[in-house]
Amino acid sequence: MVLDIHVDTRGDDPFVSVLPDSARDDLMRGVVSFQALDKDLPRIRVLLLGPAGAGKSSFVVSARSIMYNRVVHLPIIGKAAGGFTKRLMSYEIRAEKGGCPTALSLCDAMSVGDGCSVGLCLSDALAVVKGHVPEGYKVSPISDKVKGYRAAPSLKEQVHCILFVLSASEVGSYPDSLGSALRELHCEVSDLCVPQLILLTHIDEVCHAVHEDVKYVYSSRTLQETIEKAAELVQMPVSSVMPVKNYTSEHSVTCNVDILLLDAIRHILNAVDDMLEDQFPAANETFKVEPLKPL
Ligand SMILES: Nc1nc2c(ncn2[C@@H]2O[C@H](COP(=O)(O)OP(=O)(O)OP(=O)(O)O)[C@@H](O)[C@H]2O)c(=O)[nH]1
Ligand SMILES: [Mg+2]
Repeated sequence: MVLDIHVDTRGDDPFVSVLPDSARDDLMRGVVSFQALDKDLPRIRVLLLGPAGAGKSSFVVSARSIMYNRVVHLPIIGKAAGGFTKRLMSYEIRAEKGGCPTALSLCDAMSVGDGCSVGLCLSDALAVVKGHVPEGYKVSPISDKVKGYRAAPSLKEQVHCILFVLSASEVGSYPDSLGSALRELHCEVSDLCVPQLILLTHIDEVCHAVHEDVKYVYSSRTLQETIEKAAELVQMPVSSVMPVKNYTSEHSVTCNVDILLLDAIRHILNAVDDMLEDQFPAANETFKVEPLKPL
């Protein structure tokens, strides 16, 4: 469903003024060579949280697709009442098929529910963030009786960044209960000093011009309003919203879709580094890095 055609162009080619085409290779190099400030942290675990159908699993597939330079197929995308993804699963993002892992590891999760009946509730989500929950874990609620429960997770097992994944086509109609659940999560996770960003997916469904070419992303008035709604829903700054279009209908990857996705990944990695800088204020070659306290 494509709803809007308002495009307020900035110059002849808005994408050139915001994200030049040549940015793809630079962004790619930046992501592949990224190393966290804390050299003891080779992998940055990013947890995808959001309602069913928002595009969490599709983002995993999209991230892999960029790196492999072709659309990747994984049997993790689908629609189901109460959420399609049933397990907590981490996915390494390699620089190329069979190549070295990048610093990014995406942790796909069950949908966030608006209570404890379906999907992840607040306490489950916090247990995942703190690293207590074993890989492949399936059902809720999570307790210390669960097989593989990690009582004292290391820094590597904790989550280092939260991505709230929201669909641009639904952000204006999510139930109030979901908004409350996300805002509560935002407050609790902030208290744990874990950086958070919002990934706004399905942007191709709210603006005709963006549907035609995502280069119009920052010049579409409708999209700008949708970005503001997403920020308001979680009560986070507008600058924390990263619009992307997942690879869902294409048979091959394209430069502009890659640029938006890579730009989002760059923001994620930078947000984690910014957090680590605060955790290790004297970070330099001679600074002795103390492990973070378990959350
Ligand atoms: N048009 C469009 N469709 C998308 C986008 N991202 C995901 N989809 C579609 O949305 C549907 C749900 O995507 P998933 O990635 O499975 O969503 P999810 O958030 O993992 O959902 P659950 O596992 O149920 O929590 C699929 O049909 C995808 O193809 C996007 O950016 N644009
Ligand atoms: Mg899923």
